[in-house]
Amino acid sequence: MTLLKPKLSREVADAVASGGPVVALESTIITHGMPYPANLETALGVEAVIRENGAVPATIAVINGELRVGLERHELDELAQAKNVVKASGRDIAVAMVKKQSAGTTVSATMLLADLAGIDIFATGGVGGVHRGAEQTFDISADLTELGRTKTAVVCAGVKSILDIAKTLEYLETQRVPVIAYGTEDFPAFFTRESGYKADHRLDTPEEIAQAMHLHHKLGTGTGLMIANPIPESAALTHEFIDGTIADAVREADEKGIGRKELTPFLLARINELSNGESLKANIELVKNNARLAAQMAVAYAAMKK
Ligand code: PSU
Repeated sequence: MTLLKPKLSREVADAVASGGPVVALESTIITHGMPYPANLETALGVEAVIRENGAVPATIAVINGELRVGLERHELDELAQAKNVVKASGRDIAVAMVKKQSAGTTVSATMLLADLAGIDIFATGGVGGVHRGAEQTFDISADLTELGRTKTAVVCAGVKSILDIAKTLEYLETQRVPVIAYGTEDFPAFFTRESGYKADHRLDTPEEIAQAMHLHHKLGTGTGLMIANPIPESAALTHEFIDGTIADAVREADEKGIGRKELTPFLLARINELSNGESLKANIELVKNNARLAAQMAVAYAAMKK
């Protein structure tokens, strides 16, 4: 069966066709991850960082049922302010198309669409994972199973400490996804640089990571890669500051019975309130930092493929 081809912007289509460096970006972070106008400023800022580092940004979303890779400025504006936008993981895309809905794409949906568009590198903030208490709730993000079947390299700041990090790493091992930490031994925990758990591998340059990606695909593994890039020192929060806040938000969600796809947006918003905006500031900086690394990887990867 021929697979669907999303609609690429002219700039992205040209870059993909010529084998140039392209970095995919998700849109759930815009529609559900941050409040307006910080979400719009971040989306534009992240695209700018990618350009400054020599690559073409390709923000991915579903707009009125159409699969889109590379958005216009007015479309970013609209997505950032839209009220009833769907949060779509990979499994939700087909229905959003049938209903002609607009949707913010999560990591899993963005990986899927990036792959259909021929883009191998994708930058986000934090990947979804195994939620705390998953032994009762079974709440495990589809981001992890997508990483096990789609060959995109996802650059993230680790996974949020709203999750069970040890179980998330176990699950990635089961899914055959290499976890590569950039310039550190420790697996980062989104707002903080260390989680106390070691990543599988450490690589120290974007070129080495691009090479590892290239070889991983050449081996026919068929899986994605997780590139874990710690939040910059200057923007990092301390465990003392944020861990209690995270625990309070998780408890509140539990009491209110919030689960499934509402859980992560609820926790991010609540942690932002409880930390007086400090967590949002950190989130913005870590996404830009990931965009920088992803662009550098894309430049090295494009040179390698030629
Ligand atoms: N990174 C951020 N903010 C976010 C997300 C990532 O800095 O909001 C989103 C991604 O789209 C990711 C989703 O796929 O959170 C995880 O949601 P869930 O845990 O429901 O799978």
